[in-house]
Amino acid sequence: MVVTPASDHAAPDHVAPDCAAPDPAAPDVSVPDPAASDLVRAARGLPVSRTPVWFMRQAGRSLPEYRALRAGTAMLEACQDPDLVTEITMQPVRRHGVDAAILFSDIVLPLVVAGLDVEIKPGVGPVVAAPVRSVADVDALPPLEPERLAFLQTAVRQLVGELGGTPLIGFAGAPFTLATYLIEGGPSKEHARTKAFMYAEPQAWARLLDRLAVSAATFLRAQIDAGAVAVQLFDSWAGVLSAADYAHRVLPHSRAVFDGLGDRNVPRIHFGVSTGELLPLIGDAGADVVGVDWRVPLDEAARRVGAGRSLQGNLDPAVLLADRATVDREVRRVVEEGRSARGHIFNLGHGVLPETDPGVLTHVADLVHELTAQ
Ligand code: 1CP
Repeated sequence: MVVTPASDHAAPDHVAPDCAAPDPAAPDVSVPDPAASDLVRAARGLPVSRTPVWFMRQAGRSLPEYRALRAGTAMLEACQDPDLVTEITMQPVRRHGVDAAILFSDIVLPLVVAGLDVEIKPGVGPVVAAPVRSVADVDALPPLEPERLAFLQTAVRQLVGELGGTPLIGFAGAPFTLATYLIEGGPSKEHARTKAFMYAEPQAWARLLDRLAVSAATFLRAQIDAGAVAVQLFDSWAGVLSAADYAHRVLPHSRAVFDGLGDRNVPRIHFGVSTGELLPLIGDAGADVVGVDWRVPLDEAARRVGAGRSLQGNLDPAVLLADRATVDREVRRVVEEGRSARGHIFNLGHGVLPETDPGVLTHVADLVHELTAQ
């Protein structure tokens, strides 16, 4: 049973009599509204018909149909082809019956569209040809012109048409996580060069993160204006920072991304890995939903983020490689712990591992629905 308050389905001002021609201005009630979906409702802390579930990196290498479609096309080329983006985004929705689609793209795409030389090397990740290492490099970064995002808006519109009542989540990389790729030149574990730049050049650091915040907000606005009904800001690597550094040198810029959405009233999900010590701050940056990895149980995470925010997470992706009894036990635990939160969106604590059996993902989506059906 879908628990829907009357305000979400306000009656139209007038109702056409039975035999009259349909009023073109009247809302089409036959198409379910993704803005009234369980995902959006859980994000806002409203009652749901069952706990919504989706998986970070649900589109991608765990799916044979993805590998077939991507064969011969470079990652960042695929991200700029609206038909490929649409099809790849739809694949996990059709296969797993998840409660949300996430746009197939990558956090480095805004940099590429702005004109930077970035490549996604298979098996490695994003590699930046000319890393940002000096104050002059920061000042030379090209801005992201919104007009260059027409391809993205075409993809989002196509998707919204295909998804019906299933919500599309738009996303962007947060300023800090994008800065790590720009400064390191590629994936890194310690992010030592990034931190060294942050400490040595505080003003250039703030300018860099300001610019990245403007570009992330531009990227998100384009997706929302084309029909995305929720957004997720990925600050995947923020957990390498102390709470004090995060609060003073990073959080204001993540908040600027959310502020840059203006009056677009879509739920905001804010996620990072290893952010146990940062959870209250991650929420303070302006999120409706805080994404949690597997290190902190959701009942404890709920205490840390406070009453006014929902949670997303937090099954360890490695659990999906274990036997079925372990998977089921861990899913049940996450569902139970999630009941402490204002609202819970079931997800993994980080992305799907490429070696995951997609059948297990479908099973998890079914099990969460079964355990939480009202
Ligand atoms: O050839 C391939 O298949 C490349 C693998 C791949 C894919 C499928 C990359 C390279 N990016 C993506 C898509 C992607 N990236 C999505 C698609 C939507 C979905 O979730 O289904 C999303 C949301 C991202 C976001 C992203 N890219 C993040 C944040 C999420 C996270 O995992 O923490 C990060 C950090 C990246 C950088 C990136 N892009 C690709 C890789 C392998 C990485 C990580 C590299 C590293 O370890 O630093």
